[in-house]
Amino acid sequence: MYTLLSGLYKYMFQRDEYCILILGLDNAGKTTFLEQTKTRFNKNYKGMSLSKITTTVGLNIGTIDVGKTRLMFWDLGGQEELQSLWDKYYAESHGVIYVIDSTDEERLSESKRAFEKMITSEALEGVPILVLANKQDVETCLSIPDIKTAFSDCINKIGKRDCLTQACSALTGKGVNEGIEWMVKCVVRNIHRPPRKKDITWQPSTDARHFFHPVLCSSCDGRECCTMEDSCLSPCSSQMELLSI
Ligand SMILES: Nc1nc2c(ncn2[C@@H]2O[C@H](COP(=O)(O)OP(=O)(O)OP(=O)(O)O)[C@@H](O)[C@H]2O)c(=O)[nH]1
Ligand SMILES: [Mg+2]
Repeated sequence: MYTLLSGLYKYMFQRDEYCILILGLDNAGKTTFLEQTKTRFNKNYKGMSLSKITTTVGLNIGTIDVGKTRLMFWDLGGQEELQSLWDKYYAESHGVIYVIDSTDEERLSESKRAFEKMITSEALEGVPILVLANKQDVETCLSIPDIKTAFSDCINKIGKRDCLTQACSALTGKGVNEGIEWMVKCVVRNIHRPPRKKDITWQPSTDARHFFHPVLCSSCDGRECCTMEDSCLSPCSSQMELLSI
């Protein structure tokens, strides 16, 4: 009887939760993408005006449910001095969304270097990567073939993992649903990184912003602190010295 009831409870109130990192250079459109995603996938979510988004110092957190699957996004700041913090999150993540600004040809090689460094990290081995060629609403932007050519010497470093390049506009929402649905499929089938079991009777905030949270907080495992700001201020602020900006 206990087994039956606990099975029923799990079926009704538990989700498989996957952590997805959103990475890319500053100004690529990561936070805009996160807001657009939350608006599309969370009923009743009143997102902030996309034009009011400013550069991220630390990280933003967002959660969406796609069927029985929950994705928790960690949107990290992309400025050069913040990129050294990205790898603190690799071991905990199930997927990466790498955002490229398709209108910024000048910084494409800088973006490629950051991408290359990220994909060659052992802590991310086998993790699916969705590359978003963002800002495709701008007429003069680089096309997908242009971007693939610029990133071509990364191909043999990608290794055995799912990888997709998707045209996207975080501003208009083009390509957002397709990208998210692809990511859900990939993380679910990746048996090497099983999900966390998450009780959905506890509903995380969908729009938390954390400005000084450079590493996962050891006392709350980087989860509660990212969604319940008050309970986390002291553990997280103890990590502040690591963020040298
Ligand atoms: N035209 C256009 N502009 C976009 C798009 N996505 C983002 N932007 C703009 O690009 C700028 C930077 O967007 P953010 O979302 O703050 O970029 P970010 O990658 O989070 O930057 P950091 O937080 O500094 O790492 C903002 O002015 C956005 O409005 C897009 O799809 N199309
Ligand atoms: Mg941002």
